[in-house]
Amino acid sequence: MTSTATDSATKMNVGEASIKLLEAYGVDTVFGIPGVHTLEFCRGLNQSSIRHVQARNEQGAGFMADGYARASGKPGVALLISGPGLTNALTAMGQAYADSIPMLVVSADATSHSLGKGWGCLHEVTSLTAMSAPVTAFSATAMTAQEVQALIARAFSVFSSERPRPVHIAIPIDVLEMPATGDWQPIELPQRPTATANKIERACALLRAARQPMICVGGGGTLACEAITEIAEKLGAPVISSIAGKGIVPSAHPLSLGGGVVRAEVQQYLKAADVVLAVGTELSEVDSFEGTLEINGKIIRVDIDTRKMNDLYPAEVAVLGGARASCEAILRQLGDVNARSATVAEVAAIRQQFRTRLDSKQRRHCKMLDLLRETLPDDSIVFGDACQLVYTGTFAFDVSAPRKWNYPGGYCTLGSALPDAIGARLARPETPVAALVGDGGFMFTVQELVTGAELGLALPIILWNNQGLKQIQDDMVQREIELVGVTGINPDFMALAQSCHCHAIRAETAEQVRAAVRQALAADRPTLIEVGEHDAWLD
Ligand SMILES: Cc1ncc(C[n+]2csc(CCOP(=O)(O)OP(=O)(O)O)c2C)c(N)n1
Repeated sequence: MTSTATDSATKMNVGEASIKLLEAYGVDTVFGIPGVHTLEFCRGLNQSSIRHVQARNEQGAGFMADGYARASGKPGVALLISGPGLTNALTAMGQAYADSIPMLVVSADATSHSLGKGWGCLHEVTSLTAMSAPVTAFSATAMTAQEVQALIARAFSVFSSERPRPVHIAIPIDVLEMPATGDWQPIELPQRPTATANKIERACALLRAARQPMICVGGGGTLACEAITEIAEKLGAPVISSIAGKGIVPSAHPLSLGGGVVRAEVQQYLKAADVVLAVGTELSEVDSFEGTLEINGKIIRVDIDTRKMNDLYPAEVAVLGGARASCEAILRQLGDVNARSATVAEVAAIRQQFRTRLDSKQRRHCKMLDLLRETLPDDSIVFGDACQLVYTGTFAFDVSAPRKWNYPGGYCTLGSALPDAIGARLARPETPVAALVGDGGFMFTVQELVTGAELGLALPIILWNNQGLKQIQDDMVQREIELVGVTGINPDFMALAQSCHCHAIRAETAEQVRAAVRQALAADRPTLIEVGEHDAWLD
């Protein structure tokens, strides 16, 4: 008789079998830092094909999982110790939660009989899951072998059928050592809900009757690129995207207003719409920097999250379903409509204003961004930290596909770009990746340079040095507050990067930047390319 997966799993303990099960769900990489609490997971890793990437802080591990997920569309996985392992990763989980990124965080927990007692056990937190609950779709502690299987099944069901968000599963150390009883097999995964025919027809009726329809897209529309573009073309509707939706309709398309919802011209234009088709977007304030957008038209919302249908922007028609299937159904059902002809000229005029209505700092940003655009291959994935160069890039950096411009402006933490880029490089080794960082934000996760060097990843990191926490300096100046806490000194970035086994270049002319980026894309490790905001070539 041949031995079955169940037979071999029962010879394992729960820690080992959990890893086998993750492997069976298609996990090929986990990010983390081992500790005494995760040793049984490590035993399992050694028996699996899963690669363990050692981050230099769990915050980095969380961001790497986030970047892996953004680049691959698959859940990124972090494997952490309890207590500080999880608390360090919470910021990255907050980012993934805000941007609807699938992430599985598996952590150890203290011995099950001690949970919540406050006995002062190693890495103790009274309730790990209470800490992670606000940044997860769900968080739960598995108390038996069977519960581990059930919770992992539930996590992958969330990823396949719901609004993707982090999931946290905590497994106490005594549970990790239990025999792996039960059937450790992946379950049949559910799919996203399908919109009803009635909703699709009502959405089409509104769109057919519209005089000036407009489309707003967010990250939830990522898989619906073709259908959204075709709907826009059929209607002659402009496409306004959130940061996360940038590239769903390529920036160069004559109907695309890119990530321009932050611009006053676009917000003004949106007011004129009589029907707005909002696909996979929260229409959130972080994209517009306006408390609430003024939308006067009737809103059709296409979303898989029922909670989005009647928030600040109540839906006239609420299409509950996956974006791709819903938009394809709308396209099929729409029939013949006359495309609004004035839109292309209106969009061209607004796009021109993006480039002419700039302050002197934004003009410097645009010189840098244009140079990067011409130097980076078209399919490159860019990760940006919260810094002024990246704010401008949100509307001024063109991309031809979704998830090519990743600036997590929602949670808006600092320090995500470098580790995110490392995760993306590992997920898509054939695709060029670059990180854009400010001199302040870079310091939050600078130690992950060592991780990138160890992995031998080609990765240009463009450090935009404006000597301090400039955005907050500007905010203080604007409010007539004397500068406080925003002018601290920087390290010698060249020496710092080199000591982390990376290449480092201070590029002082356009030609030097171009050459450095090209070199970095082919290098045997990350390259820090420092550019000064006040360098002469940017005048
Ligand atoms: C974790 C975290 N702490 C603080 C902030 C507040 N904050 C937003 S932008 C910013 C300045 C960042 O400085 P830098 O990276 O140098 O970019 P610059 O604004 O100078 O272009 C700060 C401190 C934040 N977003 N995230």
